[in-house]
Amino acid sequence: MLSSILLLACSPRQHGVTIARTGIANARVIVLTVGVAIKETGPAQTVKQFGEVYAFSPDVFAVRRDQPTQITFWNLQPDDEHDFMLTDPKNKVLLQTKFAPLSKTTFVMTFHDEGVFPFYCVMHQPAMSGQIVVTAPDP
Ligand SMILES: [Cu+2]
Repeated sequence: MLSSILLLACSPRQHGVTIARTGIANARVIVLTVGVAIKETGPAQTVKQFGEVYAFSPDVFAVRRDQPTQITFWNLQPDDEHDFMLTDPKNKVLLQTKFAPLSKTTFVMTFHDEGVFPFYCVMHQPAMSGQIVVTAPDP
């Protein structure tokens, strides 16, 4: 017990985010891209008023700090690319990538700091946005 407390006190805690394409994860999230109002399926009046509207689903989800989490993005659109820009709570860009039409893209992300990490599809702003909420580790 005492030795583990000493070890905890002596090992500096990691910060930032570790992002890998593969790896062992203890949690899993699938994020879909959704065409909310698009030219192919309408409603035409909505597209006329707002332009094409897309969304991430879910757009907000929680992960545990220091828990490797597999996050897979499914781009469901047959003819639209989306991108994904993840930032830290101070808006520093951590990752920017693109999702080809009809593709699945997987990352294993480990967040080492708690907080709210915004993400965006830069092509479809402002609606296609979300947040990853990093909470305390499992007690
Ligand atoms: Cu998009």
